[in-house]
Amino acid sequence: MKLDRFIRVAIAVAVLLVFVIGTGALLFITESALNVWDRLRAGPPLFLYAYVAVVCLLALAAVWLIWRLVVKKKPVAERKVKGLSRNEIKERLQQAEAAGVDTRAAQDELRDLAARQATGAIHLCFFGEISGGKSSLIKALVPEAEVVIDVLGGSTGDVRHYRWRNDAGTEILLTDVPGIGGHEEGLGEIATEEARRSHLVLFVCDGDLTRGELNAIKLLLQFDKPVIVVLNKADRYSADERATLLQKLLQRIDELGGEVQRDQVVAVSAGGESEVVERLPDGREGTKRRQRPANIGVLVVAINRLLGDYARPLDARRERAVFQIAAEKLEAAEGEYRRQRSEQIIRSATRKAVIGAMASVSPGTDILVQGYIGTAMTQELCKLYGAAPRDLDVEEFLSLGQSRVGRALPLTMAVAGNGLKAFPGLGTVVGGLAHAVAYGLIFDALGRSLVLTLERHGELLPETAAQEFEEGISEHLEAGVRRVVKIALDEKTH
Ligand SMILES: Nc1nc2c(ncn2[C@@H]2O[C@H](COP(=O)(O)OP(=O)(O)OP(=O)(O)O)[C@@H](O)[C@H]2O)c(=O)[nH]1
Ligand SMILES: [Mg+2]
Repeated sequence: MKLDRFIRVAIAVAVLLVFVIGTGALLFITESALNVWDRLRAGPPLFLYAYVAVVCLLALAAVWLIWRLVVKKKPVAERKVKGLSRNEIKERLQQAEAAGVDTRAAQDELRDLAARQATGAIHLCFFGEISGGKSSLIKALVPEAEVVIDVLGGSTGDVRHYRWRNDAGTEILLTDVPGIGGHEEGLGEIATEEARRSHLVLFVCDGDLTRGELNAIKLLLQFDKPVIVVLNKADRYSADERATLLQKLLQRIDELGGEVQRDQVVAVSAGGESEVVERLPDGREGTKRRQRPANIGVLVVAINRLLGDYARPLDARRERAVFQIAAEKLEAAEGEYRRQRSEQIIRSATRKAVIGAMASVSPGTDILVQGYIGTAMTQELCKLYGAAPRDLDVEEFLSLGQSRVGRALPLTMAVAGNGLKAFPGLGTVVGGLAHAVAYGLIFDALGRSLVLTLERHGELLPETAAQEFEEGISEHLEAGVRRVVKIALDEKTH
């Protein structure tokens, strides 16, 4: 208790001291500032302006320095993708399936994970830009493996696993994947996805990192992938160059916000084959393939250490990474489902609008705010995108849309009339039909702009959606005219 009181008194004395010193400093600074200001004003104006400019520049420099030091953060570390639990992903899959979404791709991902977990093997993926020596490294670890190695980049075109056992007897599958940055489309994505499915990624490079390599590592770190950076083809560098390169690699990864230890960045030589030209006994020249010596001891040590220390957490991390892939596949399937369903909803509303317009002798122009078609379509589309708008918002959106329709009506009629001209032989019925097509077009355009807003914002923002409608109407009219004319003609002939 005594100590407590002592601390309080000490703090009070400190506060008093700070106050006295602060006030003194303030008085001193004010006095000198006023002094300087008076002298500056007495002197030539040019000197005054120059002085003020220098002070402003210094202040700006100080603000910039403080911002760099304090505010600017490391880019990735804090943006790691949030992991999903098994229950969360299962629940989402069930809900999506019940709603009619095609969940097969996501389910396959989980099934594949279960099969991999059942074998108990550790997956190590050799990943990196083409021709870094990924396949050669696998060949160096498993000499009997039939691995395609070539001087030409892009030699590995699919995903293959090779069995390897380390000194501790752990069953390990080495995964060879296509290199990233090649010309063939889609291979980089296949490789990245496979890397995300593995326990550990061996990022193979053969020099300082390119922009593409940096981006790839950044992505892996965001997905919380453990990475060993392998500087291959070390035989091409002197000891000094190697040390400098390793230091640079460590620094680059540190700048990305990655937690890669010093012993997880290693320099090795996979060996590989080289072609040598030799003179044959008959004097002609011939080429021969020669195996370069491999030196991958440090890599084996790095792998063993990581597996020894982290085998269990590695499995939990791999599981989370695969759940994330499944979630992405599910999201893609949900997106596809929404696109198809929204198309159906819009078509059905458009058909109803066309039929309504054909049935009435002279339909009014306030088509959106009156009648239920607009309300029903808006509510259904919102529900599809998980938005639950208030009735007031739906009304506001329709009435804002209505005020925009007025301006676009002549254009809509013209587009409708033009669209009908493409179907010869309609004769005198064209007048009435054009009206019906124009009505249908308005619903078609309204639905599509609403879908765009919902995709972007996830909720019904009446003003934003109406704005989207106004800006996109001419484009939507042109795109939808054939579709709507077809609906109108179908109805006419029924
Ligand atoms: N000098 C040297 N060359 C190597 C080394 N390792 C591999 N190479 C050569 O690098 C070239 C590419 O090797 P690969 O193993 O096919 O490279 P990759 O990364 O699998 O290439 P992709 O499958 O096309 O992405 C081959 O010509 C190898 O002989 C090494 O340690 N030193
Ligand atoms: Mg390869």
